[in-house]
Amino acid sequence: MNQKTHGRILPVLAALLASSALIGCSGGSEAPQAVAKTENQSPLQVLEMPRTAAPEDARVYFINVQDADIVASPLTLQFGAENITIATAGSYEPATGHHHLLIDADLPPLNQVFPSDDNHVHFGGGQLETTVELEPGTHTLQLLLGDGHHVPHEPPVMSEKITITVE
Ligand SMILES: [Cu+2]
Repeated sequence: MNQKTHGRILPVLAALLASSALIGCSGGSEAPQAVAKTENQSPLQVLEMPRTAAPEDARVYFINVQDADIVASPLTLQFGAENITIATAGSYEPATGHHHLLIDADLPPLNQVFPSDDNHVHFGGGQLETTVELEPGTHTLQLLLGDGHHVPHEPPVMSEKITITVE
């Protein structure tokens, strides 16, 4: 009796599973892909990171450009730092960090690794200047220091966000 019942139920279950799998595939083919894409994009950036303490009076700034300047492209930018030592990425001495340049971008989350793309540039070699090519028009620039892990300090050491016009 039991075996007979099982014999009937199993094919029904199999049919149900097969149909639900089909529904799952045809109905949701786009949504699961989008989710997978987001998860793959930036696992590091989603991770919350501990922040290194910075001296309260530490500051970074652009040496050779200021807000409302009219400039030509390519543009060389010189990075200044006070009361904090510029080091290479991967060094974890207290009161050290390396520059990051934000181009036409808002501040990223401060408890995460600084992004890396055309608008978020790392200077992990401890560089104190760079040359950027910018389209004619207005652009914003900002410096944000990062620790050995590329995470902004606490408090964050950053310049004013300046707006420049490229001729
Ligand atoms: Cu960095």
